[in-house]
Amino acid sequence: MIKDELYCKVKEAIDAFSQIGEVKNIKPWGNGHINDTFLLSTANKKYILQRINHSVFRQPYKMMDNIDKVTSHIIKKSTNDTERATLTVVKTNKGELLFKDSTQSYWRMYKFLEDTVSRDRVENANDFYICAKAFGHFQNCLSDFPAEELYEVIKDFHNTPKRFENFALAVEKNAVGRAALVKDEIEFVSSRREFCSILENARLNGSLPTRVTHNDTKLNNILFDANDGHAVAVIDLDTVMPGYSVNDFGDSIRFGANTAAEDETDLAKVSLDLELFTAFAKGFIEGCEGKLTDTEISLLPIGAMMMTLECGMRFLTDYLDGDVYFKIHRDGHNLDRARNQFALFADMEKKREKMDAIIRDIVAGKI
Ligand code: ADP
Ligand code: GN1
Ligand code: MG
Repeated sequence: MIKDELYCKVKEAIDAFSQIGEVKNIKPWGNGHINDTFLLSTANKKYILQRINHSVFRQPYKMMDNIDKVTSHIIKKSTNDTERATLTVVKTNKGELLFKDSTQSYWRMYKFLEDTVSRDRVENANDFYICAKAFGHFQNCLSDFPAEELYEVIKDFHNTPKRFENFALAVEKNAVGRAALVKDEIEFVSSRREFCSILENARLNGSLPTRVTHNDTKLNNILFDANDGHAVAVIDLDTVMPGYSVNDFGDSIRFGANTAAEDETDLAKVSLDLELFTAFAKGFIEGCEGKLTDTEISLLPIGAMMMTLECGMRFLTDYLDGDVYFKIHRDGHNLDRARNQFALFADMEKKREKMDAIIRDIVAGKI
């Protein structure tokens, strides 16, 4: 059900794209935490309409410019299934990449990638391997794209020490009086402050390169072919900008190799599935086709841990700030998500040596 007020805005946006023909059906779509997504159907085609979260993406035109550049690069390099190889922006009637409505919200449209499915949970190790190859291929495909041409859409997005500082400020500010309720969680993060700087230090000492990265490599940001399950396209390109390959790897592990959903409240169900970790690591390394340095490969487990701790810290920060960033669907949702990520991180701490050994075995061709 779309609320009346929002429905009015959706209609206003659709009018700005009237060249697509009469829209017969409108449905809320997907499970993203940031934008509002709708599926539109005309007599013979489908489209994705999205209201951009303007408080997260402060420069939507620059973001769309990044997407335009990256998708053009991917198309140039694609040899088959070019219609579905990446997102295709549908311009407004005025030929623009975005429509600004009467409340100053920005809307964009993409062609719907037909005969595809997205998944919120990993069903088996092979699907996860396929997903990893797709994210690795994405990395590989953009390895010759000049990173300096991309705008930094969200400043310090995966700068974990900076995320720690923001978390510490949120604790101090205690905007909605919740700090006393989460003493254990605050302590969990605070005692891991040094860990937060491992990747930034590696960049500073020259051992970790900055690359063009996706920065939001959740499983549901891959579309799979509905018939044979192969990976069709990497979507949700809003955060493509300079970053670290190991964080792209890590965010997928955080989301997909958790034995429970990201917001599962029964923490006994939360753990790192090493079989899934192995499948993803193998697929990612293969998909990158030799583009990763030895240091990057050895830091993959750290990337997984970093993204898990950082994401938990972001959820906890948002809980302390009064739930102003991530969409929540119940009271305490951000806290549930934060606890879940901390449980996963704690399990990763126990499994760190096993993760390192798996990576070594993949590199040695034993897996
Ligand atoms: P968010 O940033 O909120 O996560 P996404 O861009 O990932 O938004 O879109 C949300 C969901 O909508 C995706 O997980 C996917 O299921 C679906 N989706 C987005 N774009 C397309 C597209 N072009 N074709 C088909 N499905 C899409
Ligand atoms: C958000 O937009 P979505 O749902 O794919 C967030 C990611 C978090 C993720 C946690 C722009 O991703 O950084 O890891 O939620 N995206 C942004 O589920 O902040
Ligand atoms: Mg998404």
